[in-house]
Amino acid sequence: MDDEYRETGFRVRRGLVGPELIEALNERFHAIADGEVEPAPNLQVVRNVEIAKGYVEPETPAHGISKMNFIQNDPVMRRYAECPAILDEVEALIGHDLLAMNSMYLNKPPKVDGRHPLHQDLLYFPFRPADRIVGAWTALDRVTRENGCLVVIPGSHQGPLLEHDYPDWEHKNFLFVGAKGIDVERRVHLEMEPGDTVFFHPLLIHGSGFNKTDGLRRAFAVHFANANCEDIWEGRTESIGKIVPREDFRLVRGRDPHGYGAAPRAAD
Ligand SMILES: O=C(O)CCC(=O)C(=O)O
Repeated sequence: MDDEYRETGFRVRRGLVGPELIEALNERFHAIADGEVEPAPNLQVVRNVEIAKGYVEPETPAHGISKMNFIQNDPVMRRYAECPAILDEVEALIGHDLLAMNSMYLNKPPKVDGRHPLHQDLLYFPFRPADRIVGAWTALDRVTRENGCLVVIPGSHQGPLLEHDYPDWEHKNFLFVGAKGIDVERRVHLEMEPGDTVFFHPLLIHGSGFNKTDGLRRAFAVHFANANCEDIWEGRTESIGKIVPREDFRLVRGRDPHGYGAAPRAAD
């Protein structure tokens, strides 16, 4: 683990994901959004709350979607978590036996409130120690302060897991909860080009702002845990409707001594 990551809780690798994979992920997202491709088993399509409630009419189906979660059964989207360039960086940070989990295509449409409050991802993971988990977030478009790039609070991963709750905002997106009592003045904006990837610690406080442009702001994220971690939830995880977060866990490198990884499932 290098000193920069240890001190700040994140590091950015420029141009890590190539144009072919970026295009494949974006095409797949739009094909699912447009109904040309059935969502894979366990894939959850999350709509922006203002669109779901009918306050805003989306320009295209993709403009209505804020996330596609748990994508590991999708034959195209799962390529991200198998990408050697990503896995080599992850391995250097958390070791060789790697489980992918909580995979998602992240879309921030314009003209709606798509802000993601500042939060810590460890909230969603059963594995410990936290230092053996890392998130990878890749820009699929140019991401800037204007269209809602990622913001992080450097060094915040050295603190504890904070209490989280929904923010005091008019429009609250599904599971977009924020950490309580944080100093937002310390945040820094991570502007990135397509393919640039940030790796971040699960206790790093991060989030994103409004998309004030006319275009979509698209990104892809997967979290990885060392498969030798302890499962402090002992196999439990609340399912969300028909979606089972643990079905998204996949061994993507090395060995799985506890058998945490789920088997891939094809469409029925
Ligand atoms: O892509 C974004 O805007 C933020 C995503 C994020 O922080 C998350 O899903 O945990």
